[in-house]
Amino acid sequence: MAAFVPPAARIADGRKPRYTPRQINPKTERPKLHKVILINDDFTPREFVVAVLMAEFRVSEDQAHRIMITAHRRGVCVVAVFAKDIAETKATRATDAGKAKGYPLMFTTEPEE
Ligand code: TYC
Repeated sequence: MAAFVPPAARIADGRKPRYTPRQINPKTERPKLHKVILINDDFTPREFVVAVLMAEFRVSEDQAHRIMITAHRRGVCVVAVFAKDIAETKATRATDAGKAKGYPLMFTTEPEE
């Protein structure tokens, strides 16, 4: 494919045209979002899981309770998706909040398809 040559021309009001990486090279991939996943365990109190979800993921008490109950019943629940570094930071902070109280509460991350 021929190389992309940015036009020297300026548009009417004198601004330089701007292009996104995807316009210049349509093969440029969007960085994948990463899921934060809550894992069930038999020891962490339900109310503590709800409190951690509210504090770290800024969800309402209702939403936190739904996420906790889904993980409790099914083994895992996707909490939310973020850019990779944010997902990893939140998963680590939330897991550490449990560790600080002696609970095995665990959050992991995985890339979206
Ligand atoms: N299963 C725990 C209990 O019955 C509660 C719990 C729910 C713990 C979800 C972790 O990800 C979790 N106390």
